[in-house]
Amino acid sequence: MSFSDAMAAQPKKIIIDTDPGIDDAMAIFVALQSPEVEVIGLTTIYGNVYTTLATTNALHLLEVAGRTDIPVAEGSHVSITNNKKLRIADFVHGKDGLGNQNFPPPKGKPIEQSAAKFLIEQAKLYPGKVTVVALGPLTNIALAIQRDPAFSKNIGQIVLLGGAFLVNGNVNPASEANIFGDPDAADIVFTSGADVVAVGINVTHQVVFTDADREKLSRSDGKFAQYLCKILDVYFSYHHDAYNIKGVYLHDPATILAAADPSLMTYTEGVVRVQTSGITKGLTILYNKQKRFGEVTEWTDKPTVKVAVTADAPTLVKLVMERLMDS
Ligand SMILES: [Ca+2]
Repeated sequence: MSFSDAMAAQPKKIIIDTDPGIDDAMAIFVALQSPEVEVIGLTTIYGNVYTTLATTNALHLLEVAGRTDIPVAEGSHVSITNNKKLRIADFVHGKDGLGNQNFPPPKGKPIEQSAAKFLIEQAKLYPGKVTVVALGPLTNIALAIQRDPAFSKNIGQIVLLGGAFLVNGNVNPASEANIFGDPDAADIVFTSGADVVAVGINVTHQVVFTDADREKLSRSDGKFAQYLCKILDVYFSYHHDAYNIKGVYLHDPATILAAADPSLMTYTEGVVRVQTSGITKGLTILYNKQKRFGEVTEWTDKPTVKVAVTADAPTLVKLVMERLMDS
């Protein structure tokens, strides 16, 4: 389906599960400017920051956008196995998760419902019609799957930013950050039988927002341009030091756009399992079906998922820029 067809059709209802996070902020703003999708809620999770701060930041971002009509449901404070020792990537996004800007606290409050409950209820309300775009560790999604046996059928699609398929991770050579954040939850999601699309860093590392793009954004009077240029400093320095590139990876915005228009990426299909312990904890292994194994393996008879293998990076960056520069 082309973008113009998508605009003519009913916008896709999406819930963004998020740990804002600088690229989360960009992704949320891109989603709010995308005619192909209607954001019906944000659910929060730890990852770039702890869950409480993720909720504060989600409410703040909706206030910046003038979209306080969108509900925020707070997610889990611990992993699916009740682990309280979480990996928090504040060294990537700043102590406050939003580039150390000391924004005033938001006026809004999260809704009473937990993230998992909100996900279950919305999926039940619009069966097959809601897409969850998961931009952090997968605890909330796994909780919804565990608590409601019908969830994986009711939910339309789960598009997740996670995994490093046949490339090194970004936490360590084995593991990508969102999967590493709760590998047990990730394994539950991948084997749930839901319609899952995984966008890994093997793809998002092709989608780079350069110094020149940022310069262009800074000269724009787009709705979100000035705000984002302020918070992007910390994210640019991290990428410069860690990867020696003059730009930043658009992990979360690329994933939002893939949910809005799947034709921006190509996919393979197979069973994905996640290593949940040891030195390769968080490793995502896709069974490519090239060998028929004689023995029963941990991949045998598990449902398949789609895994992104290529991305139309120039179009993705162009769309991010257009939407952030739009009024
Ligand atoms: Ca994120």
